[in-house]
Amino acid sequence: MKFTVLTLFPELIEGAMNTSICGRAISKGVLELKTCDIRDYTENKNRRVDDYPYGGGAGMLMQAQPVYDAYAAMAAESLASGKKPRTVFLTPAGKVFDQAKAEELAKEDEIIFLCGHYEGIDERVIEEIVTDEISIGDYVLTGGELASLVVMDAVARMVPGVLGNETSAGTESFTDGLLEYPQYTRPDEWHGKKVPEVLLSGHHANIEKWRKEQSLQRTRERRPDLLEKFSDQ
Ligand code: 6GU
Repeated sequence: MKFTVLTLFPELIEGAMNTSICGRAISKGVLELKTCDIRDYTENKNRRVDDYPYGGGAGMLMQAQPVYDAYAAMAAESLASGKKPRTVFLTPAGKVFDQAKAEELAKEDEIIFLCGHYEGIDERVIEEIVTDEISIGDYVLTGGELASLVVMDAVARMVPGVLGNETSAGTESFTDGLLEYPQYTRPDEWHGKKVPEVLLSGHHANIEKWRKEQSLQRTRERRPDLLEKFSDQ
């Protein structure tokens, strides 16, 4: 899987992605990361990439030209071979990201991420290059970078070879539509709190039953909306 990120803050993307599990996957060659500083493509003599919105209003917009030229440079190979690469624009106006979207995107060979700043990006370049507009939730960030990192992390862990043996993509929250059950490690008593007896019993069927009940109870209490979604299936 190749991720290409168009951004004004490439060092933020590189720093986060070259850490932990994604960093190891990049070192192994299972993931490839390329960042592109949109500012390198501006034709403005003062290296500006933003301007005032037509019709007035607060804030500045990123202009179409530097964004398009950065995209054209990064997508050149794909476009030459007749393919338009999957291009994700991170925006609070996008469709809300979920596990199903992560799994869908993980099937691609290459994804380009476009991170906006200021009040947004000229709509004409979005129309021309973007295939998917994604939000990571109902709150506003200062830019698309952190959102792109969230999406890349969730997609990366679904790519075969990214997770080592110590973790599996199968058993965490959302893979079966329920929240994860509580977990415990040594010691078996800490601050006067004991690990639930069933987990020490070695009785695998009882353990599985307990975990399923805990998952259901947590989901009922914390995310009843998920239970409705789950029962529709
Ligand atoms: Cl994708 N971008 C920004 N700027 N804010 C957000 C977001 C994205 N998703 C939620 N809030």
